[in-house]
Amino acid sequence: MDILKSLGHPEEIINLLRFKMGGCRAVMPKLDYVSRACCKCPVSLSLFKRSLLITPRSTTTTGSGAGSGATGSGGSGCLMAGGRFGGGRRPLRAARAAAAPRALSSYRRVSSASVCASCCQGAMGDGMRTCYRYLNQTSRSFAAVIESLDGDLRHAVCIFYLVLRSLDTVEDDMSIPLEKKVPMLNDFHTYLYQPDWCFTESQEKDRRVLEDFPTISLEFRKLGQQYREVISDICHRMGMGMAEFLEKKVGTMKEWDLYCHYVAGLVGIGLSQLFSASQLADPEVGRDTELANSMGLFLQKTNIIRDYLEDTQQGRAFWPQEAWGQFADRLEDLAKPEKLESALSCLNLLVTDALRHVPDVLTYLVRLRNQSIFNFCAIPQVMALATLSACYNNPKVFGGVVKIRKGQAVTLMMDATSMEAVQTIITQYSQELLQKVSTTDPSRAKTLHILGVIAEKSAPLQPALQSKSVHLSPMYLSAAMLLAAVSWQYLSATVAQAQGTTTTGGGDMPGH
Ligand code: IN0
Repeated sequence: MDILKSLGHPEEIINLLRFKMGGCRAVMPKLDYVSRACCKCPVSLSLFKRSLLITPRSTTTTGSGAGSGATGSGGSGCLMAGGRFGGGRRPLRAARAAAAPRALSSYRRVSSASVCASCCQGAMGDGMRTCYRYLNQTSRSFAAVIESLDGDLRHAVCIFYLVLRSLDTVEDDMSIPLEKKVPMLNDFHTYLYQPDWCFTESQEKDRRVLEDFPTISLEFRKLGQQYREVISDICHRMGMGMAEFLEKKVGTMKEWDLYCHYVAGLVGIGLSQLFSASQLADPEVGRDTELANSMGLFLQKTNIIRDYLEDTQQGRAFWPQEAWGQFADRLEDLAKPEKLESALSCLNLLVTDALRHVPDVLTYLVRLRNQSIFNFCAIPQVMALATLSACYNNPKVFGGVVKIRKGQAVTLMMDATSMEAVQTIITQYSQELLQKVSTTDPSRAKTLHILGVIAEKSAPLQPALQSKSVHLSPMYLSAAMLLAAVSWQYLSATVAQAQGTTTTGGGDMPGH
């Protein structure tokens, strides 16, 4: 069935077959054994040699982390669970040509002590092994990306993920009365230092992490202090933010940003601080909380947009009233067939708002120098953009679940391993979005504007422009064409608006 859906996308079919035969680890980009100081086993030599861990010599903002995707071992079928915290999503066409790394001479190797998933798990204690099992049970494809992280960062991110998953499970559990849930969320960070704390009354799918929280908290306490401080601080701030929003709804666009900051922006801030603490990323990555916040906001807004139906059916409302209030009396009304036009206008307004974060995402990714961190960060972002593009102007958001093809997801996972490839993928989805912008959509001018900004930002970066051959590369041409097309459409929309010939219903949104 998945293969049928990928008909017309031959590369997806091949990638899908690799995935079906070997699981997500067979399509995960693997890292060079050279960088994996702890790894001595021959299996990992043959597996990890597929790509080089390389980074540009220059530390200017125009460089890129590079290296090509490759294959690895083991694993079973996995892609995409449900839920906002690591929910499901799937993707588009590949960017193979541009995924090729730059000339090796322009990069230096980065070495780091690291733990290899195939040989070093034997040396791992039972507690940590259990944690990786929980990680795989909640999200197998994402677990594979976490397991590929270098050095002790890998355990730190695994524990961070499980702690956040536990907090999220408490927030989501509608069977916990508010008077009990609020103090639980506020105090959650203190449970990290209470060896026996656990919660056995949850009805949620992921309740196991709460039932066996002592195993997770014990491993947390074994982490280096630099990691513990970050995880505990983020957990504290997120718990308080979640508690705040249990008692109020997401009203304004500003509140939408704030809610997403608590549940996802803080994840980006925490991860960035963990990257810097591991010394695998520059201190600046951990310090720039604005960019880190945008990484999380882009993912979370995409989840919220995609999950409209599931959330409203379960009595949850994450779409901001300031947006849907322009088009309907009640959020649920957007699902009524007679409301389709309004529903699409609201949807497109929110997609446009989410797209605002893409330029920051690009700036953030450019700063990353470590290949394993780059893959870890880039894969969810390109998946989110693919999902957003699939949702744009799509009536299915109000009648079912919008999914990207599994072959598309696999291909994106394999491709998003260099800045050039990510820029190409972003350019392709921007083109896809541009083709879908309707002349009557109230947010049209804003959508075209942000697509123009994204096109400009995802055009090849300065050093590449110095090379004559790059001027003729398909990536450069398609980015240039996209920029020209967006500029033309944007100008037409603005002129039409000035002449009063278009129907523009959407008011100005804060932050635009
Ligand atoms: C994540 C994020 C995540 C990864 C890398 C860098 C990030 C920077 C800022 C913020 C979040 C970042 O990624 C996962 C991705 C995920 O779970 N994917 C699902 C599939 C899917 O499509 O949702 C999977 O099963 O593979 C993510 O969505 N979240 C998350 C949670 C914890 C951590 Cl440590 C990292 C959840 C959320 C709410 C978006 C932050």
